[in-house]
Amino acid sequence: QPRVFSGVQPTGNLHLGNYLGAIVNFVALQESHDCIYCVVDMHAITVWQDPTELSRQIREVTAAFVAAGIDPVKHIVFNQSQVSAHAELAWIFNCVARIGWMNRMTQFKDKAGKDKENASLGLLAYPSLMAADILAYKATHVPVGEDQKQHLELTRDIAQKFNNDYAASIAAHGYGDAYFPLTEPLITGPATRIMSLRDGTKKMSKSDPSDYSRINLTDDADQIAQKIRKAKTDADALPGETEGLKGRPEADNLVGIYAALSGLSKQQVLDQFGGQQFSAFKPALADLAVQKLGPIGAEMRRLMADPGHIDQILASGAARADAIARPILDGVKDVVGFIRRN
Ligand code: AQP
Repeated sequence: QPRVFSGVQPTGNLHLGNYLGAIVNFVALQESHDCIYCVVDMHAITVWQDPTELSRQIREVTAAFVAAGIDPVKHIVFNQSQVSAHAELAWIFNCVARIGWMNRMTQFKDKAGKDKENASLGLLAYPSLMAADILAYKATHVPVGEDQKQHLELTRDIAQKFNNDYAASIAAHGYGDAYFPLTEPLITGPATRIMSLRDGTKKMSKSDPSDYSRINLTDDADQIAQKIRKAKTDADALPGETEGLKGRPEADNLVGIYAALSGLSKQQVLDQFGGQQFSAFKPALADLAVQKLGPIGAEMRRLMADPGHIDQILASGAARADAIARPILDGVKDVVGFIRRN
């Protein structure tokens, strides 16, 4: 039975990159799969978060999921810290994974910066918790943006090493030759990597200090239009062929955003706008972005006005997630040799 799991961190403003790289795919997969979408609050605190803001942002990501079209009744939406299987399995994976694997992760290197000794231990172990998030449900497919590819490879390495290290016990407990599946990343769609509006070589990111680098899902029409107007570009007209976007990261990014929002290919966008200046293209892009994101932002604001309802969605999702994860975790404990209460 294919099962989808993915998560989003409640660490700041959700932006167009999170939307096009992840949430759009979350919505589409609901038609064909059982889906579990998690607000990964335990990942968030690998770097310090203001407690009041964290609570607000957990609710905001939940509102974004629902506003974008995720159905929390047919599928599961919850926040990670409400299901203790994530933390329990992560500990076991901390003992399976190797420190060297973690040290090689580019996200750790980027986020820890120069002062690695001072990064939290949680930031180093982040991929181990991510493997636990996915494998606590034996999820087979994980939709993510391009930046998460390395972490998903590590999830497969951890699953494989667990399956090998405990092979005899797995077989003796009647689970055959593998306890965990090797999860497939789903890095699909035309927008697996949306870049900053200020620098076409950096990914659009929640933690970029400049709010002009990203379009937030909660931005109003004026903010969206202003950010696109101010987006960095070069001085040339748009090319007629996608080949002409090579070496022009900002132009490539804006054409890619237009393509993803409209459902067209980049070439189709260039068929329409090739030869035109950015002064003509940017207003068209702004109109499109407002048309697509405006209703989501409005629905998020409506949902955020009733935090009690959001908390109910999370509680119901957590109870259903726990019911799936609990027997899988019990099986792991048996395989490892722990004694547990029935
Ligand atoms: N720029 C992006 N383009 C496409 N996909 C992206 N994602 C993030 N940025 C882009 C995808 O969004 C999902 C949720 O991301 P996350 O919140 O778990 O963590 P992140 O990737 O670290 O997000 P940010 O925005 O870059 O936050 P900071 O600044 O804190 O690092 C993931 O599927 C991710 O691939």
